[in-house]
Amino acid sequence: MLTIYSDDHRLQDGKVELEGGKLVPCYEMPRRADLVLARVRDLSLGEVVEPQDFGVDPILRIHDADFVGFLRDAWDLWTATGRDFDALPFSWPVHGLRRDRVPDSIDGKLGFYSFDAGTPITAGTWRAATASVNVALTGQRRVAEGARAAFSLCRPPGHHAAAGFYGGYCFLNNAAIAAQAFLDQGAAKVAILDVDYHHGNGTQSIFYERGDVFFASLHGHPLDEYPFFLGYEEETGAGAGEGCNANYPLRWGTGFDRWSEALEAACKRIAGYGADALVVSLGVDTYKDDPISQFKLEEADYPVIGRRIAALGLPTLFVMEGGYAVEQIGVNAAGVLTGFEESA
Ligand code: SP5
Ligand code: ZN
Repeated sequence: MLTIYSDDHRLQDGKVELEGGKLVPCYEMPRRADLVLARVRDLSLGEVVEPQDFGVDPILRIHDADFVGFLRDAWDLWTATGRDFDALPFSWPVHGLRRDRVPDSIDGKLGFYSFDAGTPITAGTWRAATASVNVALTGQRRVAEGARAAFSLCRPPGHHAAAGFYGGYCFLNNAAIAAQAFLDQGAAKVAILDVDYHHGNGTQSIFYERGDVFFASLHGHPLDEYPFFLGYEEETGAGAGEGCNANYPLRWGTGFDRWSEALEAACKRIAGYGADALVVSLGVDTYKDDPISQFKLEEADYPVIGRRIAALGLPTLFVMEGGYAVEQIGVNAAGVLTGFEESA
């Protein structure tokens, strides 16, 4: 399988995030992508190529122009106030507060365009996030041109980013942008399967009222787990998208027996949808030793996941999302890909 990778991921190297009432070192770190790439190379999974530059247009097919402009300018606005450490938000326009006025203040903008305090904006965030989009789009292009599959080794991840806000270590929604690119190049319907431990709230919200993208997500139950405020089973889509959203929330402690039943159900729904292409939001934070997660998957489970996805028989783009048991991330992510290749 072809892997797409850019060294520009290193430009996102946040120092701290707010967790457990403390500022702790960022879980989402450059070493994650380095170790996935090392494993891909060790296994000789296939060629590794650099991304092409697709510019901002495919990003604007998914994200609001004012939000994209904010991400591009945020670091300059932040440093113009005399600060040079990571930019973190601390105040949000939740229910009862106004969302119809965008503050001039960078601190106000940070809250306006985000939903958590775990996602630092740094000097290199814009370049890293746009490189990650290009990694996704380069893989998408290869699949659209006939490759059975490709692996976009995206970093930073994307599935928590919505049309108009960032968070969850995500700035631009790589998987959603790639799915839209398939449609723009002639696909009639695309499915997205999100196996990251966390609900793909951004991806869900982007496509919630659309019938041309089916979104299925297996994740920690919102009663237990971040991002808390989306991801229930009763969210089935709306308007033209009614019936095109499928959530499989699972309680803390879920192991592969129960998780793989949900995967089977999600795959059956995807098979019934009749997509022309599949995008997999590939997070491996479901692993038993993940430091921020509460599922119990083991190393041997990841190739099984890949085999089940391959059985869908669809042109498939894998897009890297989460996974914070850093020393194990390469083994588990590549495990999915080798399982896929064995039965593709
Ligand atoms: C892409 C992705 O996987 N994003 C995940 C973002 C999660 N951020 C919130 C982390 C909260 C961790 N709290 C866990 C407590 C155990 N120490
Ligand atoms: Zn995750």
